[in-house]
Amino acid sequence: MLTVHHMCVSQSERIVWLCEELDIEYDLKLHKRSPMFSPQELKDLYEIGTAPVIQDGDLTMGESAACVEYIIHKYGNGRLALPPTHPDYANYLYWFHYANGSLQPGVSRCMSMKVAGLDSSNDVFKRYQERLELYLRHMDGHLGRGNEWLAGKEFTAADIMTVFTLTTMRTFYGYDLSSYSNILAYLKRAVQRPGYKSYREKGESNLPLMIDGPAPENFIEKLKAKSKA
Ligand SMILES: N[C@@H](CCC(=O)N[C@@H](CS)C(=O)NCC(=O)O)C(=O)O
Repeated sequence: MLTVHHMCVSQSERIVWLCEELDIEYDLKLHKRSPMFSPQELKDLYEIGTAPVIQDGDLTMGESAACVEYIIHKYGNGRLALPPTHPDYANYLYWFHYANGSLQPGVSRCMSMKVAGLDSSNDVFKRYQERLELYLRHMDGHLGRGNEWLAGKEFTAADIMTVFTLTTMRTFYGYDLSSYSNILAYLKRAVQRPGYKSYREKGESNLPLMIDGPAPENFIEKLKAKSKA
């Protein structure tokens, strides 16, 4: 049976959400951060030590995009991916890869600058912030052109790859989404899905939904304070 290792408040929420959307059988193992990074048990499982990790027979694999594709094709009969014959195939591919190829690194870079104690008086940080705004404007514009989901009419794995960065990731780098009305409407739709609700119940019941415009509370600061106490 497929085993999914989910570390709370992390990118592995994508995999739990995916399994719930596909309604497949899987064994969910929950891990806590220790206090900020992965706990030893995840590092023992996977050399890189990041979440998610999946296990299937002899296979142990990380990287959320790889895990998503593996599960869709091995257990989901290709559901939530669009085939090359679909008119929105290129859109699907583009937004699926945009999630971890541009948007997530865009937020991570800003987070690293903030953690290093820099602010927007730093030229590099300022450039990273402007680039993140561009990434968000680009997505907001696309959603505003009548696209209910990133690949068009159909909800797909491109959405599952993306929502983490627009919600949970904002606890690490609290960016504001107030000026992106199409993204905010999109997030409201996403969290209404039964699959998303099931993932929350099973994997993240204590985390506030971060779908509003203003920046959410900073989780890193809270963790730091807790580890000092
Ligand atoms: N590109 C990887 C990134 C995974 C990643 O960085 N996960 C973070 C959680 S959001 C993590 O495990 N951080 C803890 C650590 O690095 O120890 C993926 O998509 O799986």
